Amino acid sequence: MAATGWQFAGKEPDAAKPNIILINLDDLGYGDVGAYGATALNTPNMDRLAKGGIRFTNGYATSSTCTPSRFALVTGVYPWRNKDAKILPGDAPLLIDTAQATIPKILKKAGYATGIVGKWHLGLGDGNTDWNKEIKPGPNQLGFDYSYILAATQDRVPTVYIENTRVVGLDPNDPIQVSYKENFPGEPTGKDNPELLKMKWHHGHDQSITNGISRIGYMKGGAKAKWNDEEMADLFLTKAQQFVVSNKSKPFFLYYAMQQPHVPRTPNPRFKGVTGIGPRGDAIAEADWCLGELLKTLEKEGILENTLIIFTSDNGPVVNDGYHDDAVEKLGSHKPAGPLRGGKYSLFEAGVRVPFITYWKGTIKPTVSDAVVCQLDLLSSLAHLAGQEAKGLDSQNYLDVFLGKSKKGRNELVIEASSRTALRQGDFVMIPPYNGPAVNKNVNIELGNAKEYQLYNVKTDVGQLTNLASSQPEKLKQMTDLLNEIQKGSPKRETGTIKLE
Ligand code: NG6
Ligand code: CA
Repeated sequence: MAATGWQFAGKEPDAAKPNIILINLDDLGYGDVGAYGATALNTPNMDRLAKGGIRFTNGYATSSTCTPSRFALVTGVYPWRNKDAKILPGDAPLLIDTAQATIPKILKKAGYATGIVGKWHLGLGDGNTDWNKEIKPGPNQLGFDYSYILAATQDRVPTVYIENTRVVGLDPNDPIQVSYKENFPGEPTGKDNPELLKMKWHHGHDQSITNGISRIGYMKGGAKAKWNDEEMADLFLTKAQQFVVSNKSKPFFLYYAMQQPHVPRTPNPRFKGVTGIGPRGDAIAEADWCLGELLKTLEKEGILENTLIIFTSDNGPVVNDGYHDDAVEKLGSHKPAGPLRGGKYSLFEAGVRVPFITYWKGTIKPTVSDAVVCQLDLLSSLAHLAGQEAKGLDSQNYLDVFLGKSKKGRNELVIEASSRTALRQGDFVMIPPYNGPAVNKNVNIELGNAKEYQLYNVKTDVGQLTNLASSQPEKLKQMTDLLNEIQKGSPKRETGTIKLE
């Protein structure tokens, strides 16, 4: 098992440590934010962070899908080292070994109060979860003092909230059952009961129905506990605000994992139509508002200047991800990926290069940074900020880059998409040959698969249009060798961070 051999060096907790809020959106694209070039929708609060902080132009998730991306973010280990780090069903067991290093675990040792609010999607339980009992292990066993989460995604059952291992509002006389294999007799599905749907499915998403929206997976019972999709954003915001207010006297770490703009897009009616580019844009506007409200809370409590805020997204954008929700029809000129090629699920840049902003009023000087930074490195960097050190992981300490004291980011980064890997090194990206379709036709996204090697200079050719593989064979060979070496965990490597047990 990867990375249980991490070492931890602790110092005494220090009261002067800043609060840390990590905001991770779900499927927000590089081009979805005003500060990153969006003009068809307004994101004033995201822009406020970008303009008052560091806007990274080369900020990366490690993966172009959620579970592997979040696995790396929380553990500081590359997702391709764990064969189970793939998009998980809602009844999957906890993906992270409870002995593994995690951001909350390290910060807790440094004296932080730790909480997560929002989307989890890293599995729960030991493989035989009874949703009517304590659901563990989960975030509370990985270092979070407090958790208020949805188990997987908004489009997967169980469609209920879980607070500190318990389903919220569960009526014991209406127990919850979940299956990803077969339906429960007599329960309606999106496939068989289209008359019950207010949002039609396009591909997948034809199973159990909650609030007129059919999901992935089957669920029975728990009627009173089911969430209201349109109220989800307000509820998560309230829980995030409550966590901040009740922990303002100690340093706290809040992982605020907003569910927008993942499908099903269900912005509160207050946001319906505000952007004119359909529900995907409206969901982003809603997320932006939530961010603004959270900033107001920090200001009101007088702690904005003592709080480091990191704003990012788990993977790139997708417009049609399985529902007929008008997102394609109303998109107009908006480009969720900005100038990048591909999107969610892709090995091309739009899969993994995401909005990435660090903001710390009064401490971080506003700037734009072209340094390559990755969510993988937040674990070591935040550990460092809190006076701790975690060794033996892929995660490296780039605190100076995240705080704007240096613009020397990562030289090399392995990116992943559905178990395929590619390498960014310096200005270049090398994608090895992969079988499989060039385009996922359901979602209309180029996946990066090709029979030949691909090599792009993403500084001069950010849209990855000119394949340099045949004109730069030496560079190609050097990068192919390097990718192999990193993936094998070669002991020759100087960094000492690619160490496995
Ligand atoms: C896919 C789903 C997609 C989305 C994705 C996970 C189908 C056809 N598609 O399998 O809708 O749920 O998984 O998204 O079921 S992620 O952001 O959590 O990675
Ligand atoms: Ca996602």
